[in-house]
Amino acid sequence: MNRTGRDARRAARRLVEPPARVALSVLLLAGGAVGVTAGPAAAAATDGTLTVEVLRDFFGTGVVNAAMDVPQRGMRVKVSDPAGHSVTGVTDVTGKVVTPGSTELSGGRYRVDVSIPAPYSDHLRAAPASTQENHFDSFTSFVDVSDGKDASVVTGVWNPADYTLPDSRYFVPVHNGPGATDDRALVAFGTEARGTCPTDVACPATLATQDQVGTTFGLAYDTDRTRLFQGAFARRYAPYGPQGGDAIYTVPVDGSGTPRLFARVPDAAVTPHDTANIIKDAGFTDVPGKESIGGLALSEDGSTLYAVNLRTRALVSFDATGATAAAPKATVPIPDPGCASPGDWRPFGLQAHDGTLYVGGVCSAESTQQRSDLKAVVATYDGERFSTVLSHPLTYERGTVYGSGDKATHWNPWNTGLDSWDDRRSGNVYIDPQPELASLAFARDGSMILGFRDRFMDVLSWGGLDPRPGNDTPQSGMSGGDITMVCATPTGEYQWEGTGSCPNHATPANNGGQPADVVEYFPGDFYANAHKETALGSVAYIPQQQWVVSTEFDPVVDVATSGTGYFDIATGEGPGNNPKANGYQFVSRDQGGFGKAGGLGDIAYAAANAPVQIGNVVWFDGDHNGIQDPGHVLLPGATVSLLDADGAQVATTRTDAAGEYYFGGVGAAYELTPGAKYTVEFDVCTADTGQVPGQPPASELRFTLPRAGADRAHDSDVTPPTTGPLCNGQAPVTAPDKPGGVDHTIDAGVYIPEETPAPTPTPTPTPTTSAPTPTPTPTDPSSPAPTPTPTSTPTLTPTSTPTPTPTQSASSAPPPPAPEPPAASPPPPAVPPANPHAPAGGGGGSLANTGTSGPAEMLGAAGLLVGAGLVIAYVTRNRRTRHH
Ligand SMILES: [Ca+2]
Ligand SMILES: [Ca+2]
Ligand SMILES: [Ca+2]
Ligand SMILES: [Ca+2]
Repeated sequence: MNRTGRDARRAARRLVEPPARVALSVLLLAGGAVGVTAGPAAAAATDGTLTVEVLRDFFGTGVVNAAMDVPQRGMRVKVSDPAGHSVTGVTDVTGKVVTPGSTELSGGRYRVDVSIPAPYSDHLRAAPASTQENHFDSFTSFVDVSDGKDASVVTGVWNPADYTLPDSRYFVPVHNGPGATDDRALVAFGTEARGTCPTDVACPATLATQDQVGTTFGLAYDTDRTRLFQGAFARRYAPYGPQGGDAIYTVPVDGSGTPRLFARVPDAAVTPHDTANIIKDAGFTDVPGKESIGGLALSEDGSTLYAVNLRTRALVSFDATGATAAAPKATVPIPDPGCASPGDWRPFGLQAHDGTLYVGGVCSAESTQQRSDLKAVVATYDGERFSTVLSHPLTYERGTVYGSGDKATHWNPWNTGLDSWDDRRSGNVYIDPQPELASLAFARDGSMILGFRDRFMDVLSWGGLDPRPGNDTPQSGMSGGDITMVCATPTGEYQWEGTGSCPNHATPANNGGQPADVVEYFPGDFYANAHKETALGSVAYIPQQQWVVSTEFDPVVDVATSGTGYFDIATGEGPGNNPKANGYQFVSRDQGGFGKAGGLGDIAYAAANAPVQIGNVVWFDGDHNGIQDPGHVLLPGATVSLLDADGAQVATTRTDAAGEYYFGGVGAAYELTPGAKYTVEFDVCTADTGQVPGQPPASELRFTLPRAGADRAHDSDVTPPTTGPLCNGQAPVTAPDKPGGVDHTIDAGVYIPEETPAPTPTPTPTPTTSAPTPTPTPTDPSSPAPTPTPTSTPTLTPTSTPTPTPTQSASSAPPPPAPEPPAASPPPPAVPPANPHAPAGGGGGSLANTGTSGPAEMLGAAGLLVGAGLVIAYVTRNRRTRHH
């Protein structure tokens, strides 16, 4: 992009216009001055196209990742010209605002300001920028579309909660089946682990044991304290841990301690296991899915832990910041979304995403035993109320769990009736998939990935005894969980896989041999020629990766095993398509004892607190008003150093061609400490003044008015030094205190003091008869640089700070010649382009804008000087005090 700028004041002084346009300009200027709004006029037809693109970033490196970043709609874009006109837009579903040669702006050199409006502002922030190739621009940037040049700005937004380190790990609870010997209750492993452990790849690390936490499901990772929350879970044959069925434990992930009780979810569990005969556990047959704790989720700010009480169907929240929580902060019922009976509502899964809590559940159809009453439901919770965002029937045909038959190819109503117990028998195994919406994950574009657990596998098991009295036959189940995509459209609606534009990826070539009419976004959930649905119901997605991770049975090659499968988020291919590449087995047949009945809980991964960043610009403030006006020159080559609180230099850099610098962000050599105090030192003595009018020596640069105006993104932050090298100044900074925070408002503006204004001819009033006399008239338009204004907010008092601006430079044509080397001071400044191609009324375009931008802003206009073939016009207007 082209950010080349010019000093607006000097440009204005030398503005060249054909005499034919003078009268029109004056007329319309006057009209603006008296509040007459001219209609849309001809464009500044020579402007090129400005494209502002906002991408949602997931990496924080400041560099665009074309494959992974996604367009962000709804972002506000404001493009301003030197005269104070502006046009605004909102990014569309492509993330763009495209401004063809604007009819509203003039001058060709504009400032672009991006901002994040509600509701996005509750979770999105400016992403880190950089000076590397293919970088994100900051929220304030400068473009030049004069003379038909096109320009683009690409800026990034992100939710720092999305951040993970490349060496992140997954965490999965492990269950210990009847008669099994697996002592592990929580394991951790790298995201690259594939194949069978330990023959192909290392086995996971053990973070908690059965003795410590017992049978668990829910997991939530705490980036601030590098610990996991892990919730007790009701599963027949598999006992609770030492703290019972209502316990939430904390587990340090770095081995720094042992699991301990964090909190209890009141009234979550009432039915005891038959610990004396756990291999039968008859009294627990109908408990799974109805007692203990379902999903856990931590709010993105780390302050609140949420848990689903499966027994009371309530959302229970805790202060998550302490070592323990004595009691819930709040307990709110999760309302029945309209199931056949309120008792059929079974909320379970939880996930925090983009500042919102999502609750997943099903209508179980338990009261009616009609499959048509089975539904998947997702609701959001905003802290006050729940809103259903998805409700979809679970009546469709699926791949078979095993063999044939209606039960094996569909979801079925919740049922543990002993009178119908043998209806579930298929050969020597039991199959009766009963859905729990146990987990949710979010794709980069906001699509939801739903993990469905087969509740019946928590009722049956692998080798446990028949629950009926007098029958101690060992029985084994086959799980029929699932992983389902619900696509978010660019405008925010949800579409179930295979509907609307949400793809069905299943083909006879990739679906493992299930019927061709079975619809699946993730057809890779099969095991060669036997099982067409192998997902166990827990999913997670690390947004920097290509793979959705899912708990699976028989994930690689060995049967009656458990582990994880990896599904390509774009194609849906998974462990079935290439088991060794897409699966990781870490529970062997001999080890866990749950065989094909699933022996795993939820999945969490280690997110991380993103680094913070500061920046960003050094500019030549030619009009010395302390504001980064459009059209200014940006200064490369300034040396910018970061000093810590002790004054030690911790980083140094030079401004790039756009005058920008950055410290921190992902991958930076020095990472700032969030919330710490620093000093940014701007040594502009090294700056390249080649684009500054007159090309003065950098040593003559002086810092402009600090902290002018109301917008920190547009001001200068350096208090001009009074001793030492006057081209070396400092700005105090407090680093952003929240993870992933950026502060791109640490800027330095410089100018060349003019000690002796050149004597100039008296302005000649315009001879144009129809032009009203504009007021106020600058007393000396040829020497418009005011002496430094006494007030710290000069832009609020336009009458005292006449700011000449080249409003009629709706210009194109030959590029300005390079500034002449100074023969003497002051040198001739750069000459902005004239506009011989401007259509009739071209000057009126900008002038019409003068009117449309609001008469109140037009406090005075225009002395006009005609002489020696030059026409010079000045407009003084009230700047906006705030930029939205
Ligand atoms: Ca499936
Ligand atoms: Ca399948
Ligand atoms: Ca300025
Ligand atoms: Ca600033």
